[in-house]
Amino acid sequence: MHTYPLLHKQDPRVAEILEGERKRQEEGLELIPSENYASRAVREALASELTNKYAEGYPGRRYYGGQTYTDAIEELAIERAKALFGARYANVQPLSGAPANLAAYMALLTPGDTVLGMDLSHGGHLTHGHPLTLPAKIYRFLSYGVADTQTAAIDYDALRSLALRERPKLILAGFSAYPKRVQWKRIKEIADEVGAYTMADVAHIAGLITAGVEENPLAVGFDVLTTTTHKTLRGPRGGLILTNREDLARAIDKAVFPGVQGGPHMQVIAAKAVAFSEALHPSFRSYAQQIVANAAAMAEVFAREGVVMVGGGTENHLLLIDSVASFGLSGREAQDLLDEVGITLNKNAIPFDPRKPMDPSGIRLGTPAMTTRGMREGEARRIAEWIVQVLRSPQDAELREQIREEVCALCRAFPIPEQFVPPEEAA
Ligand code: DSN
Repeated sequence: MHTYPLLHKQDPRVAEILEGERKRQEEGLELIPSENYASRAVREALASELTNKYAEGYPGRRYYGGQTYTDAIEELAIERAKALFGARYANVQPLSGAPANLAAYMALLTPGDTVLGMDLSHGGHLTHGHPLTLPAKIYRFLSYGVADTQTAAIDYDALRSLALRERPKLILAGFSAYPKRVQWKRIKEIADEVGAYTMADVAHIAGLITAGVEENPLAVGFDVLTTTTHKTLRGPRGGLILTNREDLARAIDKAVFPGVQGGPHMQVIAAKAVAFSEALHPSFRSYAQQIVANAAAMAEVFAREGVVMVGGGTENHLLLIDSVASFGLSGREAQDLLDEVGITLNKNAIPFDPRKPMDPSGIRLGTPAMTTRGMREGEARRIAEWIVQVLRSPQDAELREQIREEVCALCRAFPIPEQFVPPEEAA
């Protein structure tokens, strides 16, 4: 029986590639901290007829006819997003995180305005002012970072000095490789001192925030929150912008459409609505708590084994390991060796990294996906031990073969679930 029976008949080459990826996901351990598994209900919505429909504009204010169901689904997604994040306004149209951030900048700034964002190599994100990106060509981005790799905490005092000196229009707090809790309140206080807007890009920790495991920046007065919907939030690939301010909500709507996007992807908005309802279910809180517990269990093993972790461990869903210091292997070498045993993570720069981005000193790993499979601390410890074994013996192909089999066996014992919430309890 083929997974994609019709596709298999019509276009076997595509079906074969998709089947290969399905098998890779089923038989491998996914530790990339920004990846997760979407439920079958989310994927059904993604495959729905809404993919055929154009819907420029917003519910009740569209440019084309035939919007009965597009309006209904977008209104539902907005209501659920607002409930999930405790926000007064939500825009569910951003195609992903980068367009969400671009639209938020457009809503808050005029070209040439100064923005403070976290340095990419200190755990920020490309869209937070990397010189190769469009936002950096439009606005004046300046970077802040961590004070040192031991504590790996944001240097809040240096951020304050930078803000006092540069008087930014916006302070952006958001991270893709930051293993600590963020002191949102402290950042908000600094922004208030200089009259700057505050924006949090919480793509990585959105699910931890909605579950109450991490603090919600909107609750301490942040102006705008952006996120993707497919990381800890476990939905379809997509973006989302939230705010409590009516003036900003209007500016954000205009910036998303027609500012940076055309027709919204309505099938993705439907899938977001499904994912938001799954995340509103009480079981999502235990899921989020388990993500953090699993990451802490891995950190325990790494600490016991003398592995050098940026910040000495983790306070959230991800860990950043100095692979060169720990194993004498570059991040790329470590990633490739682990790929061979079916453990997927990614090479990553560490703060003050002397190496190049394509072969940095670090590896980044996290627990959202393995936790979705139902794995707990015991499995997390075992996986961390395999990682140490593989990276300590890079010449030992036989060991890798043996661990590859053990990884497969573990994956068979924890199949990727199709459903997170009993259908009768959803929404
Ligand atoms: N690519 C994502 C990550 O891996 O963190 C961020 O956009």
